[in-house]
Amino acid sequence: MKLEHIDLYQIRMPLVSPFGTSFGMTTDRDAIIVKITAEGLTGWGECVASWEPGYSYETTQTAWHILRDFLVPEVLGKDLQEPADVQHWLRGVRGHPLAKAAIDQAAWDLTAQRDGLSVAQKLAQPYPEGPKERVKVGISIGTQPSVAATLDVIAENLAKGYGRIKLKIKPGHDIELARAARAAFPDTLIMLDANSAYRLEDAPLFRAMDDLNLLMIEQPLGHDDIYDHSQLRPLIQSPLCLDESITSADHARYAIALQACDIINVKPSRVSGWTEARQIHDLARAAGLGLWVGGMLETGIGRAAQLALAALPGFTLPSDISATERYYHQDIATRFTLNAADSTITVPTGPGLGIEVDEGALTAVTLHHQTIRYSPIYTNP
Ligand code: OSB
Ligand code: MG
Repeated sequence: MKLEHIDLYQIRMPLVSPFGTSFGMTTDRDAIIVKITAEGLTGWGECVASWEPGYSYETTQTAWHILRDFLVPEVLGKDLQEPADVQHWLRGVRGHPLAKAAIDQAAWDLTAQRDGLSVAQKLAQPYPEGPKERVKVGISIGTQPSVAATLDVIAENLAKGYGRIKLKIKPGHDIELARAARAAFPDTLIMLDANSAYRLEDAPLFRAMDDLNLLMIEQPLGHDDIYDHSQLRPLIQSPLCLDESITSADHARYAIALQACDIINVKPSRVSGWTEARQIHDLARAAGLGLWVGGMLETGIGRAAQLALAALPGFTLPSDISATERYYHQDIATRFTLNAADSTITVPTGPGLGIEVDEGALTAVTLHHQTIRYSPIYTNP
């Protein structure tokens, strides 16, 4: 399929409630939506880089630059056969996984539509069991003004049917919060996410959480560290999960070799896309690690693609994919609801991502839009 033109939309969408982490507070979600037009079909992708370089070094502005000046010119005019072509075409651009993943996602959407498959079906082709129909999900609760306020938010979300609670922690807001949550909700699946806020010297703090029966502790140490996590892991009882440190299938391999984690949170955007995410799924599954799909407060476009990935057989732990109403009053694509009876979300089955993008709603949240057409002046010498 010849990739004819690509539209980039820089968007900003107000969140239903501010989302606090160890690196800051987000009130509006910035993103870049990528729309690829190819032989009568439309493929959608979402770049989840934030306004500020907190979770990742990439920002909306660096991603715009990398997409407009390098990635889009590299793929425009090319003949897309399979999504892995994108991984191959973009290999000369070092880093910038969040920007690359947006193109990769659109390529999965386009090729699945061409094949008459959902992205979930296309991703699951190598596995005899096929994609799951519903995936287990949980909710990620940002930092709150107090422990009491956090307990209220947990109770609210348990009442909605979420079967797994993730709490964001940071120095000074950790053990007391974890103890209070466990005391108030003795049987709930509770996990903590530190977003790289601690050092190996803080091992005693995590050891003090050994008796809290936590589902896991996510990314306690450096964002680019695998080694210190391998040192922390034997010192604590709680399963250790890596998020930020796993930026590629190679990094997953290093983490497995160093026995640095029990579980991997696979965010397709963090690892340059769905092809690489599936490779990590395969490596981690073969090594007996736990797996789930992470989130970046995606719009309905990104959420549909997260669900397709989470439908692979190795993703057995609850994923950070919540209902649309948890993030946005108004979304730019099909809304997703929680199946409260079993804390799942149903995977779309329509062709490609299986969603309708509301282009009027997209225009309403767009700050900046550019259409890039194939032109020889954009091609690399
Ligand atoms: O670390 O998992 C994270 C959101 C933004 C940046 C980093 C993270 C998160 C979340 C939210 O935890 C997960 C979701 O999309 O619901
Ligand atoms: Mg995380």
